[in-house]
Amino acid sequence: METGFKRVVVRRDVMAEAKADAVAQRAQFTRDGVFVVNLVSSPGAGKTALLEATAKHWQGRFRMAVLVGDLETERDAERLAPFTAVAQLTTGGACHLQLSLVQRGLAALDQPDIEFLFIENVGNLVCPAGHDLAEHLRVALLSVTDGDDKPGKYPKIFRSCQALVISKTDLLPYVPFRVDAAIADARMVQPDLDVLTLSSLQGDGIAAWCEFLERRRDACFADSNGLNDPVSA
Ligand SMILES: Nc1nc2c(ncn2[C@@H]2O[C@H](COP(=O)(O)OP(=O)(O)OP(=O)(O)O)[C@@H](O)[C@H]2O)c(=O)[nH]1
Ligand SMILES: [Mg+2]
Repeated sequence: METGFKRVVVRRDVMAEAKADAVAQRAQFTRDGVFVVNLVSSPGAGKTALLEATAKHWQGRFRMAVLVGDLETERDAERLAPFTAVAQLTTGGACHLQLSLVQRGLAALDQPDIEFLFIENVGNLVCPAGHDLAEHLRVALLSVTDGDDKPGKYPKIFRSCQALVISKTDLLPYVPFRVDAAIADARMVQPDLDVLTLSSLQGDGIAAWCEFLERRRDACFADSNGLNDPVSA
């Protein structure tokens, strides 16, 4: 029976161009010595607070910059500006960042010789998972107020990360959050996750977090000649 509809079979990977752009941008970051970290989490898990604590801990020891994504407002950039170079990326409603926006933010930052570039993604445990922002390291924050069951419920985002930060540990006495259960749940979906626990408010675990970043940056540039893609390989 003629329905008036035609079936169209798409055999091309519609994301192929975006993936190729991300690989090329990552290679450029690597050649420039810029180690890029993409922070993802649910809204309010403590991404901006962690970046404030990171900048304060380093106290200018590394040249860092932040691109911070939100649907609306410049509030996070205003919080970070006293401590680091920062540019706000406002998505105007979109629930994740895209590489083209990151590239525009980078031009707006206009900072030479960045050693650590942090991208604070839009607070969302779903949409950022599928978007490669040319980062070397993707880190998921899970705050103890989010609940220890979230990795298994939102596996795609945790599977796409290389590290898990359990944040707001100062609140552990007040909430029913089992750290071991959260780590086990996350490692069910991503067995190779590095795990850190910290409190940006009180400072516990911040030094270990910064040392972890320094080691990952050193390893990235020791391993890489700028030709191999460390993330998609
Ligand atoms: N107790 C406690 N509160 C924290 C900690 N880190 C962040 N917070 C608080 O949690 C709230 C959210 O923190 P943000 O840093 O804005 O979280 P975010 O992930 O950047 O939020 P979005 O950008 O809106 O997704 C703020 O009220 C912070 O003060 C922490 O380590 N301990
Ligand atoms: Mg924030």
